[in-house]
Amino acid sequence: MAQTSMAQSKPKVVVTRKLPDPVEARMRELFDVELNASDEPLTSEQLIEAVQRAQVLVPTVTDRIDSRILARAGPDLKLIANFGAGVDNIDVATANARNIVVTNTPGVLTEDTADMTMALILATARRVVEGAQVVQGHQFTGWSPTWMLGRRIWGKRLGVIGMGRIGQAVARRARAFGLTIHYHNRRPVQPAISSALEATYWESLDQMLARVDVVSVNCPHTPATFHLLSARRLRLLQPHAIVVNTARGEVIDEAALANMLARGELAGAGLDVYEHEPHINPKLMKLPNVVLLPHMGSATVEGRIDMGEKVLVNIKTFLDGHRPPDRVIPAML
Ligand code: 8YV
Repeated sequence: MAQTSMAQSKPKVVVTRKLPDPVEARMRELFDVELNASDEPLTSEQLIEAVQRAQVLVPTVTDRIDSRILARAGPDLKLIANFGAGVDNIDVATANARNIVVTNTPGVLTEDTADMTMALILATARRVVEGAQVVQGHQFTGWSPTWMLGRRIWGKRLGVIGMGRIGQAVARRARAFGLTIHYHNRRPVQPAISSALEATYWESLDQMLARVDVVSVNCPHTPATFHLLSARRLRLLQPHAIVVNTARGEVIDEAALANMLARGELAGAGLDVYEHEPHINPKLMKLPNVVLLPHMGSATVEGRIDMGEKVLVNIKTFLDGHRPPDRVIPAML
């Protein structure tokens, strides 16, 4: 009885997917929390029910919190604490207009995502997955001087699209691999950062694309970046170029990319994210010159626990009446 009344006095938090055990344990201690042990993504009907009863909703990239869902939110919903850095799954402007604060988890997945970007650059240029498949398929019959040749990355030019935290972390790694850094961003980064990276700023994305050997997409998906790599821009790339994306699929016209790769107009692509996730353009699936991963850029044990801790701090700070550290405001997007 005492326990029930204590639980009732705690804030109601609804979490849409299964989170790491230590994060869920802490949530149980702090909140009247509804967890999702099955990890089945919620249907939109279930999401509507969740926003009707929750004070705090903890969604992930697989939940689309659009204006239709927000219109059905109950009067108690005050915070959407996203488990993830990208917030393109949430209509932040509509949430704010309804007095619902939105937070995310920036910073803690930077290094892991940059590692995966580097892994995709190397795997695509050096045919790592193809090679592994040859061995596992028992087809390795011996070395040959002209077999399984990839492309050298040392000495090549990397064009980073979006020089935020993750773009900079990719650039730092790429320099150690002998790539020179070029980048396109809304504005140049601070001189101390660009000089440490010896990075060249290209105000014109078109001009940068025509000159680089490797492109890495590291910008968020917003209305301004939807299909930033359009069919027209992809055609500006040199035929030996490779494209890597660990950000959001929507930034690239996936069908145009698949067509160019199939026609040999681009050398390869390493993709961790897709325009219509989890659906992947069937043409891409058939190509030998692509490395396709299932959105696992931030998938480390440490990263997911850190993300959960960020969510906890954001909820706690907000419920204690302060501005949460990772509040997202539409002007930032
Ligand atoms: C997360 C991501 O796994 O944080 C992001 O923006 O893309 C991923 O690394 C996912 O968003 C969790 O919701």
